[in-house]
Amino acid sequence: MRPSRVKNDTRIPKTHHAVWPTVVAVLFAGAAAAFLSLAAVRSRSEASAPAGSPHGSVCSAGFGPTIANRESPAGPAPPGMVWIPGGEFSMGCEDPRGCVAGGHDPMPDARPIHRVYVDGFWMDATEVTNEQFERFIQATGYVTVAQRKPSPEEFPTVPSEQLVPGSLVFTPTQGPVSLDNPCPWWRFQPGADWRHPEGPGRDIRNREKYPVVHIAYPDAVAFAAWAGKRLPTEAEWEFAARGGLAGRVYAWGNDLHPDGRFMANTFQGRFPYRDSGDDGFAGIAPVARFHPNAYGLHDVAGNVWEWVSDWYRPDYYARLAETGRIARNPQGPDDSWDPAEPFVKKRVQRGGSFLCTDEYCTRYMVGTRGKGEVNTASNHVGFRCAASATSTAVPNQVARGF
Ligand SMILES: [Ca+2]
Repeated sequence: MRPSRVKNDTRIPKTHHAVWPTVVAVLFAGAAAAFLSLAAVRSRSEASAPAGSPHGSVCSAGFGPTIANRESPAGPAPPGMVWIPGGEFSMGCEDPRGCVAGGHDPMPDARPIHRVYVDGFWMDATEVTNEQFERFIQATGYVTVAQRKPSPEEFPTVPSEQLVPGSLVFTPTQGPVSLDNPCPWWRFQPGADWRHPEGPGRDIRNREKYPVVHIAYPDAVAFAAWAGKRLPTEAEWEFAARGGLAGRVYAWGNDLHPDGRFMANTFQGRFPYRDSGDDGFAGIAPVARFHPNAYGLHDVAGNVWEWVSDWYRPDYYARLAETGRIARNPQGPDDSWDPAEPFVKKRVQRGGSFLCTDEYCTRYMVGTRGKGEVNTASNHVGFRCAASATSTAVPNQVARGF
């Protein structure tokens, strides 16, 4: 596993630095559980359940209507972006256990369901692609976190030969394994990065329209700044993903397979050893191969996880609800705290990935939440950008060839 450069994120308290060398040493010693848990926590969930049937009303019990703003945007849509009108909606996820395909994870961090208002904004219609990220790299020379060699100063207890660039790569197992431990299907791959998603030996040629992966949070922020955009807040992301619907389990409604159609790139078959690709894609898919939601957003469920700007805390929704007021343009908590890994600084990720399956992960359900250590990348984590209605996104994007 790779170390994380907490030093690069000035928002992380100094106390965090003392923790990582120990974590890294454990990882390099072959016990990958600590890092893998980052992926596992956000992916773990869910037992099998019949697909294609409507969910029971219990899954929407706590939701009020979505009241979208009626104002039109001031100008034309920036290239590749769609207008999200904003407005008031109910945010979160009821306990999905007992619902069709709801699995066994109660998803407590997505409650209570609470009312939120967000202003209108622009949002990328798709996840950022390899070719878009390439333009950023060519223009700036930016080096992603996964491409950087960890320094001995950062990790003094780790042998120098083990301080190598790389990232986490999903690797199918040979057969059935316990789903309680994600280590068998994740490996730290030296040399894996956005340009080499599986590691050295294969690049992204002919994959220009695939979402860029192996993106750590600072990488996403750097790209967004260059593009004249920003990352969406978690509230913006969920408002957008719901597409004007209220209390639905999925971004498109309550039926997992409406009219028998697959609506997202997730995992069929037997996890983690046989991805049957019934939805048309075994593994990652190019962007925009599935129907968009009502706002024109593709792949807000499945394909790759998407970073949003909020710090992760499981109690954030409760904090907002305790105020008794509608949360207006919430920006997330002021700090990160995950009781499962209290010293690891995490941002929220949303939308699930091509590894979500009713055997293991149903966090592609629109109200559910994911999380990731800010400097940890993998081959199922990417992002998309947002832009405020008054931002400079239009001229910046034109200048950058979008
Ligand atoms: Ca698939």
